[in-house]
Amino acid sequence: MMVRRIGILEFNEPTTAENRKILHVDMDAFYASIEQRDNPKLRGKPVIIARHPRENSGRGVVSTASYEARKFGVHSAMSAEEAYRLCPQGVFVHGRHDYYRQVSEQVREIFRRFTDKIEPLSIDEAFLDVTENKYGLRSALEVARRIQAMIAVELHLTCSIGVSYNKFIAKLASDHHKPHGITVVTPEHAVQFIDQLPVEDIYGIGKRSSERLAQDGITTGKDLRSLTQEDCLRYFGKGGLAIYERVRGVDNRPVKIGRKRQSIGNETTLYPYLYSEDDVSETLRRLSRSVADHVAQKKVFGEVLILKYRYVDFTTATRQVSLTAPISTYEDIYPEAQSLWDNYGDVTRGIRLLGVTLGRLNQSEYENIKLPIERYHQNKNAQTE
Ligand code: TTP
Ligand code: MG
Repeated sequence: MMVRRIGILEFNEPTTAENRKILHVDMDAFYASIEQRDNPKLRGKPVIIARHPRENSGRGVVSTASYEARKFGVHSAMSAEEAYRLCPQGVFVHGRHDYYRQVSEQVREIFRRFTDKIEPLSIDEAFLDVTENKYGLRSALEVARRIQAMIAVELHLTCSIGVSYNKFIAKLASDHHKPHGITVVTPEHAVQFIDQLPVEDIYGIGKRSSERLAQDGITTGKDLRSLTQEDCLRYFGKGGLAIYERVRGVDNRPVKIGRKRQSIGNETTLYPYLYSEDDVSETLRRLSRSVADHVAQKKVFGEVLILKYRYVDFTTATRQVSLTAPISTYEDIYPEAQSLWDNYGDVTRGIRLLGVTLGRLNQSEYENIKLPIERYHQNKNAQTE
């Protein structure tokens, strides 16, 4: 095995185990497809899961949109207002999150017919290790076909599946032919597959990093592969080594069974009850600050932000948003909490409890992306001077 030295550190050149069979299953337009399934009038129509912009003073946010609506440019996390501008004929439907959770459990039950090695990533996606499976099938593609068929026939929903030898590539592959696609990427084709991807598709590379990379002419997986380990460390910090491996098709992370959904949160009961938006915002700021402090102590990042609220009449709700990049700071937590509130809360009913939780925590391998690229330029200059 080749060993490289960088400063005082030593690294092995990455090697990969290529004998695993990993699936990544992702449901197509999950919430919107469920609504279309249950209500035939919505089929073929541009369905937008959000409060109508005329409700709630137009502060709604789109959870997801049917593929018909996506043709107009409507997508997750966009304001309902903007979705309405792009697609005035869109049918706005309130989300039914508890129900979607039940459907998610039905999907998982189908997975369990094949394997217990299931790592759920979100309400609508999971990794499955089907190297050994309960049907004794040799072909992972065959497992994928059967899962897709069972979900279609039994649940009347479609999904897309990536089939590969590791999690990183399986996840990218599931996105490759959506909706209702199966994409197989074998070890021989992995590098070719990665080469054509835009850098922002590569896990752990956020929007800001990709903009900096673009300035240096690095826009594809192939460009990224031209970086040395040293370059990767300078660009991405410690997480750069994982990126160095990934672009070479190496990802030896196991499928983590029944991964614990760790979270850090804080909630507070309120008396007198809150009836003003200002008071709610102030409380959300306080809670967000305490969550951020706690998160900083633990040195973790979270990928889901959950807001909990209880009305005076004891009706309790939790609403959550999946974030496109892991967050940890007050500056990132508070706006998400506030926007969930704006989207779903109703202050006129009186609030007796508020809670803010950051979920799906990880000691992100990519957390050191903070290392600024300016530093890279400085280093470069220093070397050439
Ligand atoms: P996704 O898998 O990201 O989206 P999707 O299933 O709607 O569409 P695709 O076919 O592209 O996979 O998310 C799954 C569900 O999670 C989605 O149906 C709604 C919810 N969601 C939110 O509520 N807010 C968000 O910002 C995102 C991205 C998803
Ligand atoms: Mg999906």
